[in-house]
Amino acid sequence: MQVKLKLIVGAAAILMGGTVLAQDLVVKIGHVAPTSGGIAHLGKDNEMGARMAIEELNAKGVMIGGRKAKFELLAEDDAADPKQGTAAAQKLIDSKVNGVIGHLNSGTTIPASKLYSDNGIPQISPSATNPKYTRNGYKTAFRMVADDVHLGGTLGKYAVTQLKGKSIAVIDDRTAYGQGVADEFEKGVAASGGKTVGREFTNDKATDFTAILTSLKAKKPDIIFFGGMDAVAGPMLRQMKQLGITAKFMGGDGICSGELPKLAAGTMADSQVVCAEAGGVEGAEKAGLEKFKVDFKKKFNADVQIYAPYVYDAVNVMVAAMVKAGSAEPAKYLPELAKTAGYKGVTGTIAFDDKGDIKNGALTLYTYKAGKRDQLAVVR
Ligand code: ABU
Repeated sequence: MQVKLKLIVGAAAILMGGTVLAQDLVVKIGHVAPTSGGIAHLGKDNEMGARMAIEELNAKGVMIGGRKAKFELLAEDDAADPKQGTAAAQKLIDSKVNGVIGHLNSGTTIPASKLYSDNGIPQISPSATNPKYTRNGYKTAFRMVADDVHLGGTLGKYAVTQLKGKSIAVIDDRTAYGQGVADEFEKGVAASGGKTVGREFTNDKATDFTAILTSLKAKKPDIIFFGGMDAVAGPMLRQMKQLGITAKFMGGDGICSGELPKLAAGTMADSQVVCAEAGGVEGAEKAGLEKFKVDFKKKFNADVQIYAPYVYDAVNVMVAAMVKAGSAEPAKYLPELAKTAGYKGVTGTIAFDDKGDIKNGALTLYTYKAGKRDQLAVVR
């Protein structure tokens, strides 16, 4: 009786629709970022980028190997903590994700990359900039942005040659990202003939910088570079003002958010802060990024902080590789992902090198005026 009923339903479907669609192929995309803690605003920004891509792909209807794909986002919070990062990675591996976009921080991305590699799961970080991530030889690791060698080195050179810094001080937060980008900044300063007059460190949860700022103040720096994130940079800027330190303040992509002026509570002078996002577009490619920002605002009633567009592109690049391979199985689409070249995304034209790094990565230098990010230049 049941068999007969199934035959009748099947025949009706053929008659009514003309064709019978193959069963949906469920594709699970993992996303990991800190959506709790001090930089939750950055983690949520990334997650919204992933959500936007997944919803658009589902609305568009993507065919993979002759089957209609249904994309599911499995979003995890790692709180920017390396231990929680590996726990989140293991959870996604146990859920049999087809690929992972993340993590946001270098300190979580690097340890998690071993787990993804051991399990053959492709991973694209949209924002981790420590060079070690793609230098462990893991074939599953890809990055959408320029690394800290490029970022720190360029900012170091900029401090000396453009800002004419004569006595430069450096602070870092001792994370994989913060310490790494500060080291590269110092190298860039030295290579450009500049002088570093002091180096101090804090941590990524600190709120009181009086001791280190007082110590640096005695060295009369004209520029202070901070390797760390905006949640720490904001209060540091507030305390610089309280201590009467008027030095320029520089940092990498971690401080270069839309939120920094709020975190600094209005204490940033116009053009006092110079930072760089580890990506950027020029010329005709700018229109795509601007449209993304408008669509993002309309959808989430929020401005892009830093890396949501890179997450959006990462999801689309991963799915394009699945379509080319005709399979969402990691082992089958990974070779196509590695061959990504000439992909036109909202963050520019995307291609990976043999380490999994973005080819021809750009940097966008910003300052802040009247509480808004103001672009200075795109450099490569
Ligand atoms: N690149 C800045 C923020 C993420 C990280 O690398 O830790």
